[in-house]
Amino acid sequence: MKKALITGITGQDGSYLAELLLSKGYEVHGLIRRSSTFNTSRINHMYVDPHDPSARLFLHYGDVSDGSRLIPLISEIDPDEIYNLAAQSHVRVSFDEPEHTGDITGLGSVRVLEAVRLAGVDCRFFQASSSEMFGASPPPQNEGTPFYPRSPYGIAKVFSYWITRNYREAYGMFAVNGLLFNHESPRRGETFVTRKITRAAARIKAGVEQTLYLGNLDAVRDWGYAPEYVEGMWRMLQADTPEDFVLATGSAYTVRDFLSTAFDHVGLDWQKHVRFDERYLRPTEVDALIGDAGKAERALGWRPTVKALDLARIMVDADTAALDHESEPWIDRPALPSWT
Ligand code: NDP
Ligand code: GDR
Repeated sequence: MKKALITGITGQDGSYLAELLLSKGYEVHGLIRRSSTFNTSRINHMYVDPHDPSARLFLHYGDVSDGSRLIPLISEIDPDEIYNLAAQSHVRVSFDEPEHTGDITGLGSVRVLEAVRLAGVDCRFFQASSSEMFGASPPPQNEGTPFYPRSPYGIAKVFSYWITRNYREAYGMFAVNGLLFNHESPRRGETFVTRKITRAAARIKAGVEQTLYLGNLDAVRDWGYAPEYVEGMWRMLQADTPEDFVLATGSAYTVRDFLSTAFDHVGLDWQKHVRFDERYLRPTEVDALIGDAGKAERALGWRPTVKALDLARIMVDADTAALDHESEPWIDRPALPSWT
């Protein structure tokens, strides 16, 4: 049985990746942060008590800021594959917390890589790199496009990209980067723009919220579907040689396109409900990200099928269904706090 370790298992991608690996027969280990409230809602449905002999998902407390924890943990698990998904992953927040973002999103990767090296474990390593690294480089972006990051987040990801390549070249590790363009799902964090929009569409339609505050509606993004992207991550680690790949759909829509599709889907006119709030602007914005994933299609046979506007409808339906399934207390739940 193959063993995998996922950092960031409680996040959107970590949860889909854990499902995928369990379905392929893996034993899956996940790093989780200790928190005063439970942060495992995306993975609870797969959790089996570890006393049950059928259990194949195991969770371990740890943090990618804590290298001294990672070395014995990786040594003890002895994984065949590590997926480094842990990050402070919000671009706007990275301007408020640049040092923390550098520590987790940047240095976190070298702590994991160095733990693998020091523990002497023979395993393959996947780094969740980002289209934000391309930043101001004009689209379409592919593996050869120069990096021009526009946020502390993007800059931290550039460090992680290069340190992953360096460990591959310096130590012969099978260490690869997935240059991932935006990918979304009903499990997307509620403060990323797609989920913020689809959740608001459902709540406004249900009459529990009236107004949605947004920033720049002109940004162009290449939005794909998260379950398809975790399949791409897995394929990168099954390849014969360690190489870096772009994962993207190649399609381009503005935030306004996504917004209007989501609101149309529930019969609402977005212009009656959306207001501008400058707090959601970034000091430096990334105007257009449109990926060319031709290399992944040719070498890995990876081809995404769900495009942005279908995704908008899938996510609105899921947020509507979630409201239907919630009992009384949801009515009193506040709208998103204003800092998100
Ligand atoms: P999420 O924000 O949903 O998940 C981030 C995960 O990282 C969570 O499990 C979080 O734990 C964990 N984490 C945060 N800080 C630490 C820490 N100090 N130590 C250990 N774990 C930590 O991100 P996504 O699932 O959307 O993205 C996964 C990865 O892919 C990230 O690295 C992201 O930057 C990258 N990426 C994502 C893209 C996307 O469009 N989704 C595109 C390109 C790259 P907790 O639940 O406790 O907060
Ligand atoms: P992004 O995603 O920055 O591309 O990073 P996000 O959904 O946060 O923003 C996309 C675009 O929407 C604009 N926008 C808003 N964004 C948010 N969050 N909230 C708003 O109210 C709002 N209004 C307009 C933004 O300015 C931006 O142009 C995501 C993350 O998952 C990263 O971790 C990942 O690396 C990249 O995608 C690829």
